[in-house]
Amino acid sequence: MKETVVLNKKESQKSTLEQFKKEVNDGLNESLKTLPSKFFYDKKGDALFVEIMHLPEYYVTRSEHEIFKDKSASIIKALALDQDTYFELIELGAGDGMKTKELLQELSRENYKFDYIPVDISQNALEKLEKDLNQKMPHIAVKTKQGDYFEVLESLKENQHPKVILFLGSNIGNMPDDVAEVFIANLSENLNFGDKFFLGVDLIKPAAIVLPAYNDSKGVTAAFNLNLLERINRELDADFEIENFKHQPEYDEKQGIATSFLVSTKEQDVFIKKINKIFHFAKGEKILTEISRKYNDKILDKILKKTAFVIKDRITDRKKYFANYVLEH
Ligand code: AVI
Repeated sequence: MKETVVLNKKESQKSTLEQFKKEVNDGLNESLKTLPSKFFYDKKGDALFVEIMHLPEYYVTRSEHEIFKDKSASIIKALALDQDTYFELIELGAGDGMKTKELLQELSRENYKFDYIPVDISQNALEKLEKDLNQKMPHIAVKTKQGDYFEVLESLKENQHPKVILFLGSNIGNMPDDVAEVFIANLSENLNFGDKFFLGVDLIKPAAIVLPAYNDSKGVTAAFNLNLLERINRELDADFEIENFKHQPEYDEKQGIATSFLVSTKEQDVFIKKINKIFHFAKGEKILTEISRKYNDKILDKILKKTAFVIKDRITDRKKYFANYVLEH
């Protein structure tokens, strides 16, 4: 039994490595070289992202936390929950659950009947969260689910309990609009009529506020981006010279899209041994590492058009930097 588990873990590590190799190779062969931002999050990247969330310039986490801290009663009201009907509160990519804890506290204070189901790809993150919640809020039923979001939702679809899905932190903003549309449409296929989707998004605002959030004075975000090249060195046996690349965020204020690039500061070749290929970089050539989309009602409405969701309500922080939307199915 134990052996099977070990074998499965090895197999899954192998497929993750194959996937990493494939996506790095595909991305670096595009005319605008691209590396998917989902690969930021290895052990070092996770730690850097925790640092980013506490930076003074990174208003995103703080603004959404303010909503959960000050307005959890309004959130419950906007979700139109029935105090006597059991429901499932399902969080996609729960992380440390910092914001959600505020909502959990209010729900239990008001005697709502629910299970909290955090879903994450990382078993480690789930175990930490469960331990923390069991200690701090032992009266809350926590049922962690490790795995792919849609597989988990499909497995939960069978039961007829009302569901509230949380997808916070403007994580949706790291998807181009067409991908976000498919993501939300897939989500709606795994839900039943009346279920709710509580979506956290960063709102469109001036470049003077957005740009520093992606270019902090301590250089943590630069290290977060550059770690992607370090990860390729570590895991794919490559010879990126990190000092020959610099982090460069840009923001298109009209469209509301922030983009992060790593720019090659000289003409150079990089060999990636596990792909067995040399990649050439011209001086000034950019690698696109991330898009961080910002929203307003109109943009979100357009994305929702082809899905089964409509906007029911919206709660913002005091400065109106961030919004949590209640979407109904
Ligand atoms: C996770 N995601 C919403 C963050 C963002 O703002 O796009 C990732 C991040 N990248 C740089 N700083 C934070």
